[in-house]
Amino acid sequence: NMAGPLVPDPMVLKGEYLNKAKVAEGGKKQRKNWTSTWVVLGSDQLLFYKESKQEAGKPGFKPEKVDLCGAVVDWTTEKSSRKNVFQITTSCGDEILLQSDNYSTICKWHDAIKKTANALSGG
Ligand code: I3P
Repeated sequence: NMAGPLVPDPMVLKGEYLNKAKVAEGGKKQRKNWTSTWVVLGSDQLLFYKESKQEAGKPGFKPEKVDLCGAVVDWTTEKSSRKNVFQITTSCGDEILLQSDNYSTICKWHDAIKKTANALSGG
């Protein structure tokens, strides 16, 4: 397979704006601050961009990357007063909440991220 090693990570879910709050970093609790972020799901990581146009790869714009190997993904009703919130807990102890007012939107992201994390984690 000539192209094999050169093919970039396939994009699993195309970009969409979701609300995001990081509530812990490396196991240490953080002050909650909800922001809108452009989210892209790759085959083994989640990318957060401030704006959709940054995804095109303009130099100088680096997305925040979340390694999904070993991550745990679950709905939560306890970490926020908002509806439609799920939490990603990474293997390094980061805790990220993602939310959308649109239920079908957040379900799509929850299901895809959870499936990816579980596949990477050997489950
Ligand atoms: C927080 C802010 C968040 C809220 C959080 C508050 O206050 O109102 O929106 O989270 O609740 O502490 P501040 O801006 O003063 O930090 P939700 O919107 O998710 O409920 P919390 O402390 O119960 O997490």
